[in-house]
Amino acid sequence: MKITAGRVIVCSPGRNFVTLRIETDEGIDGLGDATLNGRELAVATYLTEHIIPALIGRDPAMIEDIWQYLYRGAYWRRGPVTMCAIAAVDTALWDIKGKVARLPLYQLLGGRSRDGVMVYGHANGKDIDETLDEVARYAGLGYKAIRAQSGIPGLASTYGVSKDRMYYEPADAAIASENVWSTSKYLDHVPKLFEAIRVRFGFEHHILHDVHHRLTPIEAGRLGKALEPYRLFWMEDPTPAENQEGFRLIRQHTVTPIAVGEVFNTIHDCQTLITEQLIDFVRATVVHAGGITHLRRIAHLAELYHVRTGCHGATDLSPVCMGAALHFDTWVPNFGVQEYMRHTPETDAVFPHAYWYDQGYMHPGDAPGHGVVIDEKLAAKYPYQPSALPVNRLEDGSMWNW
Ligand code: KDG
Ligand code: MG
Repeated sequence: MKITAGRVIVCSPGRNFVTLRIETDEGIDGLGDATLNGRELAVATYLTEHIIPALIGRDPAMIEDIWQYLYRGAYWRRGPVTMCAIAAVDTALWDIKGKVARLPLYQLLGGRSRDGVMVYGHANGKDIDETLDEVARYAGLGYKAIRAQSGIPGLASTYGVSKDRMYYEPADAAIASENVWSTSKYLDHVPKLFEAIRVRFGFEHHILHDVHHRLTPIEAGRLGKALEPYRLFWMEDPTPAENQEGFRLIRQHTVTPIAVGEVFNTIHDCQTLITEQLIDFVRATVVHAGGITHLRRIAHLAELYHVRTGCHGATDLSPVCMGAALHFDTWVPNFGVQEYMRHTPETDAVFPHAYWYDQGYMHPGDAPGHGVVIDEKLAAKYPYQPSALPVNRLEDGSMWNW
């Protein structure tokens, strides 16, 4: 079997998605997600100009060799654009392998390790009362794990609080909108949110929270300590993780579990975090961390150090990524949880898929490969829309992390 063509499909059924389709001389094709939120066309160009021409004529069964060729062969290693492009190829090749074998991807990885993939949903509100109502709604839908975010008194907007009750989409302007951030207002408010959740709902549900990279390590230590009575499942991205050693300081002060890694693209980004047991969950996922082939390597390293997986699953990761991630989650021995933000009905129509949700768990389905396809005719009706993630400034105007 030989690869005969590769095509990049960019569409925007409510938000932008970049999808790679790899075709073969035997009529079997595979799909990979290549969406990098706010930088979509950089990956599309990388694929079209630098990767697809090098794939033509290769044997699609040689997944590992092609991964190594693309990673080592570029000379310029790592980085989100390169690794997203490699991930798209890798995912499409696993899809092809599954279709050739007539097996779902989780069977190729080693088979099922669990009956369902526990997912967490997003309960967001403009204030604590509204967030509590959303937690109740998710609990009513059967979710076992729920992420809670709320607006902060004195701040006009913040990460994680949607304008729309069903669908949260932060990349909503062609030129990045500007938010204002105050660490002290945030730190005063957040413990009240989790106290209110435990008072109303007790301790039956796993409760999660995303700090979205906004604290320093010592502030993160303070927050983790303040949240200990509410027994969070995790505190996510408490501080930017370029300095992996910084997490030692957080660990000295709190036993609140820590999840990091949605922006990681290689195992090197989390090597110290994992081997020094500075985190409890690694958030890397298929599209941003080099595909199934590389994510599997990260998971194996993590397993040695009692770190579990918690794959990123925001709406900017396409259904193709979600499908592949659910197969990975079904197999991976050290699974923790999978993030699940529903896609819009328009997105689901463009990407028909075999996966489904039921009572707090997702199931990848048994279609060969990852079980997600694209309706290209429908996709063509939703052309690319330039859109960027917001930026953050402190109250004095200094740039901060969004
Ligand atoms: O593109 C950025 C989003 O994926 C990110 O802001 C979502 O932090 C996020 C999460 O935990 O889902
Ligand atoms: Mg996050």
